[in-house]
Amino acid sequence: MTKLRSSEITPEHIYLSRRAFMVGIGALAVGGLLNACGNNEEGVSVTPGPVSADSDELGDTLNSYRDITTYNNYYEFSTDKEAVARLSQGFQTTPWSIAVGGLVNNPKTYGIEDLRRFDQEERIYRLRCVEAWSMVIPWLGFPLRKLLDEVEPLSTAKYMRFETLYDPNQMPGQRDGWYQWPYIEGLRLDEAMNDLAILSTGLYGKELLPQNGAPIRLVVPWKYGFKSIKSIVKIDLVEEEPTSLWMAAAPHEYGFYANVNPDVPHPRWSQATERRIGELSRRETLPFNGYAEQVALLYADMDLRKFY
Ligand SMILES: Nc1nc2c(c(=O)[nH]1)N[C@H]1C(S)=C(S)[C@@H](COP(=O)(O)O)O[C@H]1N2
Ligand SMILES: [Mo]
Repeated sequence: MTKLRSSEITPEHIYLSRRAFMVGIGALAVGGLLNACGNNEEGVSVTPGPVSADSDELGDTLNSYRDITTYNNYYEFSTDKEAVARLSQGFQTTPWSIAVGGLVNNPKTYGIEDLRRFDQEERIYRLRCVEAWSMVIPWLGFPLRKLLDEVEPLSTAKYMRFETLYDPNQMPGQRDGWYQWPYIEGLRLDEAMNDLAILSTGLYGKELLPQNGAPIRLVVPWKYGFKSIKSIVKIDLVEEEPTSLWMAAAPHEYGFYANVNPDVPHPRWSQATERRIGELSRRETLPFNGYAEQVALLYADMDLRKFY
């Protein structure tokens, strides 16, 4: 596997990703078969598929497939990160559809196979959880804006609202009355149109496993991980700022924007540093999780200390 240096983030990198993805597509068909019978008892797929590089654009090494598929936040299954893989193992991801509607010209219900028909790209992103741990993950997916282009938001649409499946029979955590299920998240429309925001259907060259949000989840790398909502069944374009599950649960702790910001502590802990899974010492947290160049302009007229 060739190692890309940060100085090589050029068209070659994109070319390499695409070529590797072609390899990935071939492997996905096989991976799909393996998923049916190749998982061990913990719900971990034994082998990752191919990736285009072993580090991100900053030179940070990818986390292992094992780390990414065994250390998960997914409260619908458990609040125990190491139990999620096992508890989500039988989760039914086919058939699956996503209804996209609200303030749009062309409301449409997509089958998951329709969404896999969008060109899938590899995106190596850092994921920074609000709990101050992080990973580097090679996602497969497509820019959210491609979906927006199809449904055509009306001029009155200002936000996107995302909803996770509600099925307490399959998701034991949803029987816990502490939270207001289903999980809800939202983005402002201009955030949703930023090229970094993707809908992901895979990682490490394979289809997503249930613990990572199969069959489709949002990935917004400059925001705390809780914004990256899993197993989406409904997307609406709306006029008012959506109230997320976390805003409803603890409004003084979790805001709508939730951009990664080392200068604004969580009320109960500092956000200045983070624990990269697999590393011994802590590292400094970067503003916007290292994506300031691509996204800081979206917030030029906002007080970033206020919009936690
Ligand atoms: N539906 C749903 N989406 C969710 C969560 C959840 O509990 N339920 N947890 C969030 C949090 S806090 C994080 S850090 C990421 C973790 O994603 P991963 O397990 O794929 O690393 O998923 C986010 N998406
Ligand atoms: Mo998180």
